[in-house]
Amino acid sequence: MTRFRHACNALLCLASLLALPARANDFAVGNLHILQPWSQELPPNAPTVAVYLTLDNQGMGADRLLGVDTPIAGQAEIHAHVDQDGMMKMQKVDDGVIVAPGTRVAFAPMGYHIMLMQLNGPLRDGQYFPLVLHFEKAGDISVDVDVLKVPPVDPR
Ligand SMILES: [Cu+2]
Repeated sequence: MTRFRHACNALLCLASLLALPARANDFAVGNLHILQPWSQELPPNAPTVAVYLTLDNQGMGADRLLGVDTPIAGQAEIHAHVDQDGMMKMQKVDDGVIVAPGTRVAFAPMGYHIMLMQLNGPLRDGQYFPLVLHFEKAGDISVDVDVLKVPPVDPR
């Protein structure tokens, strides 16, 4: 009976694995991890799109995201949402984003995001595109950004 129950548990495990996205979408260079980069599917003529992800520094020293690049857009900038006289506004981040050792920095709606401007074409659900992150210490890290119609259920 015990063995039978184990078999059932294994099947349940398999079923839950199949429900996850087809591709693992985490990236790492050394102790610096980039978790779940994604952007939202937009109407065909949308001029800009935001990319979200989580930076996870599992190392002993701080690092800093200095800038980003992607072949799918003419311009890519790090943005933050800031409260300006009670109004939330987007602002370009010029001095980079510091990731302290042992911490995570989430790029998420209404917070830090990567703004892609002058898009070369439409982004459709299920596609992904390359994005290069320039770090002060870790150097360049290339990740794949998933284009999703629905935001990830479990953003990290
Ligand atoms: Cu922005």
